[in-house]
Amino acid sequence: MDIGLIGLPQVGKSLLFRLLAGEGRGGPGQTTVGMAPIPDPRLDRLAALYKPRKVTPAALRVTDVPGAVPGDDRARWNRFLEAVRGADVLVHVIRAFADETLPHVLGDVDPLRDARLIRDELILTDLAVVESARNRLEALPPRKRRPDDEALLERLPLLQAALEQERPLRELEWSDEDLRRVRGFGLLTLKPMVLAVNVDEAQLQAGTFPGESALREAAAGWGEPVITFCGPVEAEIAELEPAEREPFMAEYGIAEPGVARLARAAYEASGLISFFTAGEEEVRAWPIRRGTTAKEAAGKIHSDMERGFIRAEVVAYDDLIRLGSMAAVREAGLLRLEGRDYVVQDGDVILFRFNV
Ligand SMILES: Nc1nc2c(ncn2[C@@H]2O[C@H](COP(=O)(O)OP(=O)(O)O)[C@@H](O)[C@H]2O)c(=O)[nH]1
Ligand SMILES: [Mg+2]
Repeated sequence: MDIGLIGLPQVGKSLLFRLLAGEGRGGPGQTTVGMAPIPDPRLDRLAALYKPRKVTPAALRVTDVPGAVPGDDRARWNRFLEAVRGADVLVHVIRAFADETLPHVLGDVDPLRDARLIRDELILTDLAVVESARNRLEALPPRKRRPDDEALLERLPLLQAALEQERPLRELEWSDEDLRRVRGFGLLTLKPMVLAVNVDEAQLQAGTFPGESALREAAAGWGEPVITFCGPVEAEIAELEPAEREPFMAEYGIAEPGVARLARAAYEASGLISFFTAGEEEVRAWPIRRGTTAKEAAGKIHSDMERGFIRAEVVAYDDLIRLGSMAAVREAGLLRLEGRDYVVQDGDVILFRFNV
């Protein structure tokens, strides 16, 4: 699963990338990839219970692409978008911070304008992809069309109409089959989007930034979450010893780093949920898509576990924390034995039984 960072140049994308994923692989002027751990308070509670040697959070891959300005250099902008075609969720980084020494690439700071600009760009990019796919299929002689082509020829005009009305494709109804047929197109407006607003220290202190209500109102209509973070302050938090973090954040009136909230928002927007494995050796969160079965979930850990799957011993996170131990869970009759087709729920703590 991948997060793609997008946005105008000089808004703090690369700084956010480093906050999420550390240094990553790549370099200045190159596309950089890294892994972003997804903080989860439930994992900390489980770790307190099991005191394992190792705690492993779920992680998503993040891609940071060197910036380009839409309209300014079309080819460069298209290459920029090309790099995030494979992403499962897009995070649009938007500048709210004031800094006279660093002019905004469009002259002034205007978060809603930037949000709209990128949104419109993604719609136009998809429109070009849909039109060219439609033209290609319509040019095929009917005897050369495969069944999927016929289905696409019915579907593509619908997509085109939505995009022409400036609606992202994720607003349409999608069956699994419909999604499968367009998977190769890398449609950008099909991806969930999170708006990440980079505020400055004064705005963080004030708890708001200029243009916030206009941006939030538009984003609510689009169904896109808005998360604020202050790049330089987040960088300071990351440098601190864990015990020093809370008092430092309290000075800014925040309970949790913005980057942690952002990572979780991207995770949730991408439709992922977590199940846990817990023992003395390791407590770990595993990312799965909603609807994953017990047998498939076992395969995330090891292919042998999937092949030799016998059953899953499952307890809900809330039950385990409330009762305080696996023994108490068993006594209360809340440890469930589930078969291969059980649909894993968010927060399930699972022990897989398998044959090798
Ligand atoms: N004042 C201020 N400068 C920032 C902030 N975030 C990033 N910058 C600066 O903006 C410039 C561009 O940041 P970068 O992360 O490379 O942006 P990118 O082009 O979107 O990847 C750098 O000089 C950063 O130090 C911020 O929150 N406040
Ligand atoms: Mg950059």
